[in-house]
Amino acid sequence: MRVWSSIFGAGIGGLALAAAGTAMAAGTGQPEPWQIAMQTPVTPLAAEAHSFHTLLMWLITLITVFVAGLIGYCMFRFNEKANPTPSKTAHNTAIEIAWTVVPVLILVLIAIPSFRLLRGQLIIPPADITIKAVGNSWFWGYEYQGDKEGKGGFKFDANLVEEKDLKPGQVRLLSTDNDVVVPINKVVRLQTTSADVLHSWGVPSLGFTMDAVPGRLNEIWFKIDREGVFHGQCRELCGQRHAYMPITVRAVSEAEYDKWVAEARTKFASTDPVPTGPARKLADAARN
Ligand SMILES: [Cu+2]
Repeated sequence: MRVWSSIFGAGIGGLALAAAGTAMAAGTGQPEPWQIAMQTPVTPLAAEAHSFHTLLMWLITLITVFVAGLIGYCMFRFNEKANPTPSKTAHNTAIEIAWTVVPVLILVLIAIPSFRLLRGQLIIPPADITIKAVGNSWFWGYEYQGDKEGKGGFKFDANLVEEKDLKPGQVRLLSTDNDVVVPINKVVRLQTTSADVLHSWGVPSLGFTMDAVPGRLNEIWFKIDREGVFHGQCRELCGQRHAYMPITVRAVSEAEYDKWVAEARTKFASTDPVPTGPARKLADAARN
């Protein structure tokens, strides 16, 4: 079933079947040579999106085979030679009801998992962490919002690691100098916006992309179920260096996350606004 769903996931036909023997494995967090299936989903919603995709591929395949079969049957059975005197039949109530009802049922069958998935994506559960991703031409900036436990309140930029600077384990065009670190099994609310033009934040293994629109705040959420590094890219053609603003999400254990946050709070800029005027004087007094 897994093999079949992967084959259908990538598309039908001889090419897929020929490639199937070579490599069925789909990359996790990054593409693999000869990969034909989508990258391994690492969140519950991404897994749901994948099974929805597989369902659609089965439906499309069955419908295509059925229609192609009908056309083939008509060509052989009713061509001029095989059927010199055509029937004058114009209506058949039973068939007309069937070809109305069956497509409706198919659409209902598609609508149920589709709306369930959409609902899952749109209704954001209470978040453990809120991260704002800001699209810039051409890099992503991230703000970890301060939470009650004081685990956030810093921001940093994530730039592409140039090919000549790649360290072992880093991926060409997909690795960033600063990763988006998140703990596993925690609800992360991701907000996206842009400082200039349209960008889009997307990581295949997380199963979504979210547009980053100047002047607007979009929201989505994810909960990663395993440790690992998951790469993505800007998904909106945003200009000259669109292909060079990758996304690297690193999912770690909670203890490791706490360690990283402690370091990040000293290493990165604070999200607290710099006070001015009398408030500045008060803040300075409080510090000294
Ligand atoms: Cu972009």
